[in-house]
Amino acid sequence: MLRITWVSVIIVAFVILLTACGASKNEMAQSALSEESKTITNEVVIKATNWEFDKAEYRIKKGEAVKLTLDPESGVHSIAFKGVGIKELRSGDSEVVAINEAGTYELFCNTMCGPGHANMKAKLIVE
Ligand SMILES: [Cu+2]
Repeated sequence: MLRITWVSVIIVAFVILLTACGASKNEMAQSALSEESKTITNEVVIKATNWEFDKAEYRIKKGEAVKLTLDPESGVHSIAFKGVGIKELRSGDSEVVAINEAGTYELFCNTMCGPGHANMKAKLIVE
């Protein structure tokens, strides 16, 4: 009789433990998701082909959280940014950035991609 009681206590404790873990995991996933959708307010997709970017200028607002993505439509390219602390984007990369200083920053292809490589330049304008 006593033995059965101990077994059920252990089972009940185990079930409570499992439920508690499951709940906290769900809450964490949800808060991470809503946190992300709250912070990113703009998305800029820079398309690269052989041998140009799809726009000469990409405009964003000062201080806004922007998701920058390099979408390689043809060839192998990467993007480096001059004068602003954005790390290099490689094919398919996304990076969330916020630039607090208005200005015009140059971006260029940073992978030797062929004869038109030197022409692959554009501007990131922060207003
Ligand atoms: Cu290139």
